[in-house]
Amino acid sequence: MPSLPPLPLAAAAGAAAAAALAGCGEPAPVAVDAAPLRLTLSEYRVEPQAVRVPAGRVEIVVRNGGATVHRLQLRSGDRTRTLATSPPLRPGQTARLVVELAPGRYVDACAVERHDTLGEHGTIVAR
Ligand SMILES: [Cu+2]
Repeated sequence: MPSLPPLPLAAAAGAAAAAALAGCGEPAPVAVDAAPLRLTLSEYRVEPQAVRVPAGRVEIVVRNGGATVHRLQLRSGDRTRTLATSPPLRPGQTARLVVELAPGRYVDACAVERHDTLGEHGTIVAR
């Protein structure tokens, strides 16, 4: 993010500052360097909603933290290609996906009907 001022050194403070700077547009991605990338699905959100990971082999552990069935689907940024789909997850269940991500932007959304349009989606930026 060359246009943003340098973030504070502390990771937590950096994430908070990035969120504050995001304003009303897309949230600034939270940098996730530790593997695996942990995502939580619920009604109707993906948390964290915007993440940035190192490109290459990415291990995703997705957990259903909600009260209904959810199913993570990872797609290309233009949503034309599906890279991986988890099994349907009942509340409390977890799945592990391993994907090879070239540098770029990806969309992670719930594959259960209508959940995506209700807001259950996020972005993953690989770089
Ligand atoms: Cu869902």
